[in-house]
Amino acid sequence: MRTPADIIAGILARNPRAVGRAISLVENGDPRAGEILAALEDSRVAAATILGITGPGGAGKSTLTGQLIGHYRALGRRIGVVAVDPSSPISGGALLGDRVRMMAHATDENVVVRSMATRGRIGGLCAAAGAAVRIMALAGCDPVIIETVGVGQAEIDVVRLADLTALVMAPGLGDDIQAMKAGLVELADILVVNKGDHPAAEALMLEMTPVARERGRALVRTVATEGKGIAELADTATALAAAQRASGEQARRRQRNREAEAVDWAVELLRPAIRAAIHSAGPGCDPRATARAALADLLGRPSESLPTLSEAAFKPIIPISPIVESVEAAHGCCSATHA
Ligand SMILES: Nc1nc2c(ncn2[C@@H]2O[C@H](COP(=O)(O)OP(=O)(O)OP(=O)(O)O)[C@@H](O)[C@H]2O)c(=O)[nH]1
Ligand SMILES: [Mg+2]
Repeated sequence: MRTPADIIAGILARNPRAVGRAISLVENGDPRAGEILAALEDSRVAAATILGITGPGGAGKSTLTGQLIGHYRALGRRIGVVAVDPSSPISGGALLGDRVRMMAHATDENVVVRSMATRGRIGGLCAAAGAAVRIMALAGCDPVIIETVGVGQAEIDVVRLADLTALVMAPGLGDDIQAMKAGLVELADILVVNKGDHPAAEALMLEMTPVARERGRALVRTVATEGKGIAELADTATALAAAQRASGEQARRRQRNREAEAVDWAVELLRPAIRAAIHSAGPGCDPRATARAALADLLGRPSESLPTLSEAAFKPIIPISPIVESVEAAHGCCSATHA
C-alpha cells in the first residue's frame, strides 16, 4: 500500500490500516497527501455527520463517547473517533485512560479510533485533524466524533472541525464551568449535563435550562456511566444535523471550517520563514516590535501598513465572532430545546 491510489482504494474498502496510513501521510506533510486529500471531495464525506464533543476535564466526554459508540453500533453504523490530545504532560494520563475505555471497542473493525496530538501549536489542531475526520467519513464512518481532552484552546478548535458540537458539563467541577459558560456555551449546539446521578445535577440543570432556552440550544441530561440519556443525545444530534443539512447550514459551516484549516496551514508554512526573519533581525528588547519588523520584512511591506499591536495583540487567536454568528444563524432555523 504505497501509492496514493492504493491507499484511497484501501480507504474505500474500509481497511483500517489504509485509514491510519492516510492520516499519517497528512500529519507528516508527505507529498502523497495531496492526492489523498483530493479524493475526499466525495458524497460520502458530505453525507457523514461530524460531531464535536468538548467540555472541561473530567466532565465525562470519553465515557459519553464510549456510550455513543455502543449506541451507533447497535444501529449498525460504522463510527470514527478522533481523540485530540493537547500533548501536555498533565493530560497524558487522561488520554491513556481514554484509550483504555475505547478498548471495549478495540476489536470491532467498525469502530475506527485515532488519537492526534496538537503538538503544542496554537490553533494547530485543525491542520491535520480535519483531514482525519474526512478520511474516516470516506471509509464509511458516520458519525465521526471528535473528542478533546478538556484543555483550553483545543476545546474551541473542535468547534471549527465539527458540523455540530456538544458541550459536556458536569456538577461539581466549579470554576471550569464558569469558564465554559463564557465562551463555549455560545459555540455549542447541544448542552449536555452529564453525571445526572450526582446530587448537584438537578441544580446544574436548573441553571442551564434558561441558558439553553434563551439561546435556543438543546439541553440533554445524561448519566454516561449508566448509559442514560445517550439515545436522547444521539437523537438530538441526528435531528440537528438533518436540519442543518436541509437549511444549507452544514455546507456553510464546512466552508468556514475549510477556511480555518487553510489559515492553519498558511501559518504552518510561514513559520520557518518567520523564525529565520526574527533570527536574522536579532532579539531586540521588545519581542512584539521584533515580530512586527520581521513580518513587515517578510511581506515586503512597510511596518506601518501592518495592524498595530494594540489592534492585533489581544484579539483571540480564533476569531470567535464569525463562528458565533454562524451558530446563531443555524439556531434561528432549527431551535430544538429539549429542556
Ligand atoms: N457518577 C458519574 N460518574 C461519571 C459519569 N460520567 C463519567 N463519570 C466518571 O467521571 C470520570 C471522568 O470521566 P471521563 O469520561 O474520563 O471524562 P473526560 O471528560 O473524558 O475527561 P478528560 O479526558 O480528562 O477531559 C471517570 O471516573 C468517569 O467514570 C456519570 O454520568 N456519573
Ligand atoms: Mg477524555
